[in-house]
Amino acid sequence: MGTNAQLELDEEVVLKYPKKYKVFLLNDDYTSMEFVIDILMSIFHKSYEQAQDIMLEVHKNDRGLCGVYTYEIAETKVMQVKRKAKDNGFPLKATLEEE
Ligand code: TYC
Repeated sequence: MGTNAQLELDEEVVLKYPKKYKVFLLNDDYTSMEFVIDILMSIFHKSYEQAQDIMLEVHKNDRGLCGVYTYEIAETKVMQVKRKAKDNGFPLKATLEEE
């Protein structure tokens, strides 16, 4: 057996799944319910019914889970929420949390 093949057999291969991050929407008194539903449909790809349920969950319990993603995607979603909310004059915010 050649040296390279032997080395490859001796190597321990350690594969790890990437960490996942939960993205939450936060409640506030100023963002309209319609706008939150639009955010959930456009950024988090929820159906109208799912978006309505999550929006009401946030409204009642101060935060609601929108999805679980790898870090880069979760971070991008948080930034997209912030940008779209700002562009529309709403203070809506999203946060992320390691799963
Ligand atoms: N509390 C807001 C209102 O009464 C609605 C709302 C829901 C705001 C969810 C933010 O993430 C949110 N207009």
